[in-house]
This record gives sequence, C-alpha cells and structure tokens, in this order.
Amino acid sequence: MSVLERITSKDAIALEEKYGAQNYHPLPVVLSRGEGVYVWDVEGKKYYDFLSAYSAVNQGHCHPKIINALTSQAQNLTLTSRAFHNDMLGRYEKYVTEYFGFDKVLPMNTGAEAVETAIKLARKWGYEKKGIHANQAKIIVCQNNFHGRTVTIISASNDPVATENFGPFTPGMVSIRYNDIDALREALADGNVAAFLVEPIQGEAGVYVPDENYMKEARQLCTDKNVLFIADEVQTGIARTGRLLATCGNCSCDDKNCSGTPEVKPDVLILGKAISGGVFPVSAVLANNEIMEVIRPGNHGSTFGGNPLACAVAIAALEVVREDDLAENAYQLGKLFREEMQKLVDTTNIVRLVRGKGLLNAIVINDSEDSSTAWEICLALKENGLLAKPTHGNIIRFAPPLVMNEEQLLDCISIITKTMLQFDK
Ligand code: IF1
Repeated sequence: MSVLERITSKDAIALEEKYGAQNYHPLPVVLSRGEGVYVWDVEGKKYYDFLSAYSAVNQGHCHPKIINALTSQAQNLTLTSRAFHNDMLGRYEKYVTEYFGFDKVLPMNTGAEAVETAIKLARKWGYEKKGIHANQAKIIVCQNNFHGRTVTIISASNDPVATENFGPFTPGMVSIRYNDIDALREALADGNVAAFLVEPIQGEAGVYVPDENYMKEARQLCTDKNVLFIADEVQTGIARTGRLLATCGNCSCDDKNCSGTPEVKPDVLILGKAISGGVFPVSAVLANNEIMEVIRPGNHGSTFGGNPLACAVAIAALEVVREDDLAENAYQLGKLFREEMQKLVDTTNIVRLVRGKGLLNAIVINDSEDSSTAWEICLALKENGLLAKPTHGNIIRFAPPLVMNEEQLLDCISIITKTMLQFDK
C-alpha cells in the first residue's frame, strides 16, 4: 500500500502502535479532515471538535484566510534562519507587539520553547537588572501547573506522570499553592526571586479559574517586590477565555480586544497554540525594552524561530481573531454553555460541577478520580458525534473552536446532555 493510499481507522491505529512511541493514549478515532468546528474520520463520520487541539485551533480547522497565507508564503520563502534578515520578520514583529501592547517580541516555535525562553529571560534580567547573585535566581510556579515538557519546565511540575524518572531536575523552581495570594506574598520575601510564572487559568489541571482578584493582586505583589510577572497564556490566550488575553479578563475597560490594563498586564507574556490558528508551530515571548534588552546576539534563538512562513501564518491568524470577533463570541457562547451545563448539575447525579471562562470549560464527573467514567463518557460522546477528552481523572475539558455559532453550540449541548443522561444513575 502506498503511504498516501486511503487507510482504515484500524490500520492507521495499528501503524501508530507498531512504529510510534506510545507517549499518548488517544481516543480511538482517526481523523483525516477538518473544517471550522467539524472534523471527519477516515470512514467519513463527522464530529464536532470540542478540544480544538488543546486550544490551538481557536479560529476553526483550516480557516481559508490562514491556509491562503500559508500556501502563498510557502511558494516564496519558508525559512532563512536568523543568519540573514527576511521581509516578513520585521513586519510580523511590529504587528504582534502592537497587537498585544509590548515593545518587543522574541519569536519561537512551540509553547515549551517560549516558556523556556521566558525563564532564561527572567533569570538574565534577575542577574543583570535586579542584582541577584550569580546562579541564585528563583522562579516561583504554582502547584498543578502545566507549562510544557522540557526537563527545566517539568522541574517545576508536581505531576508524577510528567516527572518520574526524568531527573535530575533544574534547580531554582519554587512551587506554591495556586490561587493563594498569601503563599505568593511569603515566597516573594526571598530577594533571589526573579519571576512568578503562572497560568491565568490552570488548563491541564482541570480548568481551575482563580478568584477574581488573584491575578490582579499577584501582579501588584510582583511590582512591589521587583519580580517579573510572567503570564503563560499559551492555552488561555488568543480569545479563548472571552477576552483577547485571560490576564485582561479582570480589566474594567471591558474592551474585548484590550491587551490588559496596568493592574493585570504581565511583564512577560507567553503565547503559542492559536497564535497560528493551529496551522503551524508558532510561539512568542513579549516584553518591554527594559526587560528584553538583556538578550543580546548569540544569547538565545532557534533554527525556525521567526521564520517567514510562521510570520505570515501568525499575522493571518491574529487578523482572523479580530475580523471574526472571536473574543466576544467566546464570551457570549461560554456563558450560554455554562448555563446549560449547570442545568445538568442541577438535574442529574452524573455532573458534579461546571467551571470555566469563555469557551475554556470543564465539567467534573460525579465519580472517583481514578474511575474510567469520564473516559467512557468521551467514548460515548464520540459515538454521538462530539470529540472531547478527559484532562485528569474525572474532569472533561470542553473547548470548541471559537468560530462556533449558537446553533452549533446548542446542537453540541443536546449531544452532551443526551450522552450524560446515558450515564446518569
Ligand atoms: C501535551 C496539556 C493542555 C500549555 C501551557 C505551555 C504549553 C502548553 C499552558 C506547552 C501545552 C498542551 C501540550 C500537550 C497537551 C496540551 C495540554 F494537557 F498538556 F496540559 F493544553 F492542557 N503552556 N499544552 O497548555 O506548549 O510545547 O505543547 O506547544 O504535551 O500533552 P507546547
């Protein structure tokens, strides 16, 4: 069989099992096409995508504007490396820094690379600007975080599945309780702290939304202690939570496209995933001059960072966010979704609670964390035409593309409701 001949789900899965590292446990579905909020499996069955590739496909699958940008740029120039300039990088850098309200951007490829970049930037700033003694810089992180899979990043993780047998770990990571402002205040008493790295909503942990003022108070504490406030918006950014950035979710200006007010604006902003609409690996670290200027030629980089193809795709993807008003759509549909899920909480025994912001939501299944109920529900949702996956244990994350309309969302709600009732005891 030629590699490109049509393939059955069974054969496709068998090939992955035989030739691929088993570093995931996917739902038994083999997708071959995506368009907007829909995906199709190789047998032609159509599904609503309620995961959006972990919030990378906010603009919907294969958005024509983004695909056109990809294919057009791919005909001209895909990669120069940073050994030379190219005609796309400067234009992208201007566009993305003005879009989010920062002086400078350091372009990378994956979210983890951007998090690593932010950690290096914070440490260098700590030594050269704050005066922390050599190799003593500390980064404060939150328990149950997810910032990526590199050894330094998992050095900050308390998830045994993500950390076991990957040591020795990078020193200097201090872990505190999430959403506990006193714990942060206590940790900041250490003069060697360079930065506080935090997700505005903990996605992988199960879509934990902190108290309304947590991020604002954390921002203020970091300002008072001359510590960099680093927002990891790889998953919460790009309109996912009903505002352009989750860190601006607390702002009073209520401008859905604002990039945060002074009370919650991070010193360093980390973006990934949907900055490219899930079409190409693109990530970014944004900061103002007094921070970014510690990085000088030769300090940091990557072969593909800031490549012309990534620049063209990211500009198109960000234009779509504004043109399709995705933040407002996520805000309104998210409210409707949680209202409808709350009815399941109130009328069934199977759904314990619903939580989230915008179209980043999760339901907690009323069963033990180690039960297989959430998984079985996702298998049943698949049979009913909707794809979602549990995060941890008994929590199912629901994150459809932000281009979804109300009619489609109501259809998804009826699928979820019908499926939950199958499991209601
Ligand atoms: C996997 C989780 C989500 C992220 C935040 C950085 C990164 C991620 C807040 C790193 C990536 C992905 C990674 C993917 C599954 C998915 C995930 F389940 F792992 F935690 F979304 F919740 N910061 N999240 O969410 O970005 O290097 O992947 O581009 O590794 O299994 P990346």
